[in-house]
Amino acid sequence: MVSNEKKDAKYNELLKKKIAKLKKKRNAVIIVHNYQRDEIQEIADISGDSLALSQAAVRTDAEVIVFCGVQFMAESASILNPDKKVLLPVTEAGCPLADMITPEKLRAKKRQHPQAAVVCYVNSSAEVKAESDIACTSSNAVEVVRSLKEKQVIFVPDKNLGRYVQKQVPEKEIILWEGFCPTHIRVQEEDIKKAKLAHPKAEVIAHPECNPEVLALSDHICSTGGMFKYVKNSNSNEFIISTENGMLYKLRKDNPGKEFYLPTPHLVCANMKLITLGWVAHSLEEMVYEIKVSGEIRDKAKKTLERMLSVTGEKSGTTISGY
Ligand code: CIZ
Repeated sequence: MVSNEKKDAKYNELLKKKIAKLKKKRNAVIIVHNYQRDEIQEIADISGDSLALSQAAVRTDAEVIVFCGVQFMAESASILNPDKKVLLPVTEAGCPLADMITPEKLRAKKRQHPQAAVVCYVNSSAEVKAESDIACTSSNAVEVVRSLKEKQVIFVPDKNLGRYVQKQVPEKEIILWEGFCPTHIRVQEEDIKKAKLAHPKAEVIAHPECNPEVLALSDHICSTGGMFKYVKNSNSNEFIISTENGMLYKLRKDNPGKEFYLPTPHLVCANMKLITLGWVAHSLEEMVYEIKVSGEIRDKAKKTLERMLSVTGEKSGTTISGY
């Protein structure tokens, strides 16, 4: 009897071959976020965080970008690459954090604080970016806020990242939005304490979208791109990683002598995991589902993203894996 695991592995190999053929036929590039399933990360031409992926997309000659991530990421890719076809293999792959703010509610907040600058985390819709003054990622949020001349800053939509920035930039007055990432907030203080007891030599690295109690117990707080760099340069051999479990794929691959543990098995983003090899093959076969941001929203959102790039430079957190 052939086991289900063996059958799945065989099926995945067939799908990978099919994807490789279709990719050539469509002149496509497959770009993959750090939180995707392992088998999707295996077929990546480029992997990294959301912004670095959109920037890498600008540099590719491919006509079609298959974006294996969530909706706001594919939107950023379309904003920065208006002449390329951007496909998101599963349209339902959204971001609950990005959905916690609307442009109407942001406009109302701006009316309450007319002196404030608006900083939006990249985890936001194109419409919200269009209403904002400048964007930020988790790796450059502190630098972006520090660069502003305004003392008051409306920071949307992630309150944990906003609180973290406030601590680093006490001279600013940050007005927080009540948004959060439903995946990162699943890590509790108790999970970190237990993981530290189980692995006393491990360093704790947390994403700034985690709760403040978790951040207070962490040795290092950084974005996904920052985690790769930190682990590579650290003398430690063990790490407790407080972010989405997809990160473990590349951390393990790039650091074979080191051990990685999650503080809880619940660090899984259901939206990120919607994309499978089957859906990538379907996307390339049928050329679906196109994500296009155009007109005034695109122009304004592009300015918001470009202003961020003018502050931080085009620092890239990508891995190019052979295309
Ligand atoms: O910007 C990204 O890709 C996200 C969602 C997290 C990170 O820290 O890279």
